[in-house]
Amino acid sequence: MCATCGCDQPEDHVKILLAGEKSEKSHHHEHHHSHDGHHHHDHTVVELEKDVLQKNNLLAERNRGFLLAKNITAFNLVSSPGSGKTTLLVQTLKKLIPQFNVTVIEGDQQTMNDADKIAETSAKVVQVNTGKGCHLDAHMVLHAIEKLQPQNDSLLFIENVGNLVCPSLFDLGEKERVVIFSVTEGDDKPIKYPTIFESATACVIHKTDLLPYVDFDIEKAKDYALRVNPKLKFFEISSTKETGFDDWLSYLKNNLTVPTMT
Ligand SMILES: Nc1nc2c(ncn2[C@@H]2O[C@H](COP(=O)(O)OP(=O)(O)OP(=O)(O)O)[C@@H](O)[C@H]2O)c(=O)[nH]1
Ligand SMILES: [Mg+2]
Repeated sequence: MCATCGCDQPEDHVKILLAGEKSEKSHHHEHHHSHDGHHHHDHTVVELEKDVLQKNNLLAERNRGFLLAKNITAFNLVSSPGSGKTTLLVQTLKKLIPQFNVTVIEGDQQTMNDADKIAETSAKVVQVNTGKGCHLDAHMVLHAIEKLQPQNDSLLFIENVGNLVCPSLFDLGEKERVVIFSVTEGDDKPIKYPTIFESATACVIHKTDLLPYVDFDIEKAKDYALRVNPKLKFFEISSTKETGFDDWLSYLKNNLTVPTMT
């Protein structure tokens, strides 16, 4: 159960499937009860929240260590639903795959839709269906990585569940966290949802092809985002028109220590 955001997710409803795999059995997470084997219902919400996040942080460090040992660079893509994470990822993979070994973890409450789109690029992909859960956590990612079996010296993209709030609290063990927000969402998102912008290392302002049709001031959006995170790097991208990719690809490559395949 997630006491942090109140989504109250029974963990055995989480499914982790490779693209094309049939979704019959649920993935059963172990329940980490307290040392006396009982749930403590008398915990205050704050204590539970601390507990959940501490447990998550430990597992995230375990993921980070594993990834570091195998020289795998992980990017966690976070955004509200529909900002274009999958579309951006598909375009990015098309440009990276000839040179780099890339795997993908897709997070959604339901469906294999995004994993199926990623699989078309030939990248190996695992879909995590979180059921009622509104974010990925380090435990889900640990099991997804076990299933993916990413190779040494590779890249891992994690597309989080569309949600601008809860994913910000859950470290997955990634190297970089990229927040994506599209110009249709309003330029004041960074000050309304500061935590996700604060915790990100980079920000994609997406769907820039729609700028002529919406009331969105890019400079204002950047200014708001810098107020909550002065170190944030920005990329202005249209995935449908394929503009802005040079800087974005340089950023991805500059974060890699992986040798290219060619
Ligand atoms: N105009 C425009 N539309 C885009 C762009 N990128 C994505 N879209 C559209 O935005 C919609 C949502 O895109 P997705 O890639 O599914 O968004 P997402 O963030 O992965 O969505 P969830 O996984 O459901 O959170 C689709 O209709 C895309 O075609 C873009 O650069 N410009
Ligand atoms: Mg998606």
